[in-house]
Amino acid sequence: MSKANTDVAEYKTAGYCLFEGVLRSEEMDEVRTHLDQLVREIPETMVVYKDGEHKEVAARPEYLTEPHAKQACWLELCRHPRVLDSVEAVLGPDLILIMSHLIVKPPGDGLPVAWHQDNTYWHSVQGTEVGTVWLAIDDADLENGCMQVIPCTHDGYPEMEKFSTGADDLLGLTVEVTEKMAKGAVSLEMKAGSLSLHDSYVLHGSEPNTSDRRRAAYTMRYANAKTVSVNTAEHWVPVYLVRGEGGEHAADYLDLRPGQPIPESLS
Ligand SMILES: O=C(O)CCC(=O)C(=O)O
Repeated sequence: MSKANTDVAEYKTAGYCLFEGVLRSEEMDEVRTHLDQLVREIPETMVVYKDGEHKEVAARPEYLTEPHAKQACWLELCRHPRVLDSVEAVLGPDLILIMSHLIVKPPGDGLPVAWHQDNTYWHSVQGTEVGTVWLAIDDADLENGCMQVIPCTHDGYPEMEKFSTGADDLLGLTVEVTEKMAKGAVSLEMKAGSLSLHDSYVLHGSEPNTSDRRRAAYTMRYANAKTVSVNTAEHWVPVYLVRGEGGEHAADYLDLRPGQPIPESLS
């Protein structure tokens, strides 16, 4: 398997880039403390988007969706200056935060994530300059189910058709990936505090966690505020302006740029 791309100048071609050592170990200790608390409080069931529909399932820590819209600590993490510096290097200076998801794979039985593109799940988001930060909360490697990408598959922004995996995995849906394409996959192995950024059209997924270690990651999804529009009437969480200018849709976004207070409604 080839080495992961760490050159931001290659992002447009490869469709992803790895940024090492973005958050310090004491910052990650704090993140893990918040996460452990959240995992302890997981309810018995959850409504999740799986197999192409919303359904109630037995709760799992892979499905901690949109924590930034519920708890201040996750929203603060989404506007952490060093996280945003990485995002700016790829998407430019005007940034909106559109979604987030904590994906925690427990030791031994963490769910796989079948090959997919993100964009086909987000009908309220129009545009191509959209990317996901995947922040390693625990060290991530192939054994505990780190993320894998198939470089360059975003080229031309294809909208691939989804079909059922018929298996127990995070999404229940996948796309046609040939053996040759899968052979080109790159594993994004990284230490806690490192992060990757991937394009919303690039193919990616992950294997189950077969190790005796947890694999937790925080995915934070951003877009270029000037070239991407979000239909906030249809979008399921508020859209936050986190850096720069909001462009023609600025009035629809909540201002969370440096110095702006976190909404009081968040715990
Ligand atoms: O965490 C994973 O294994 C997959 C993440 C993913 O699919 C995403 O960030 O869009």
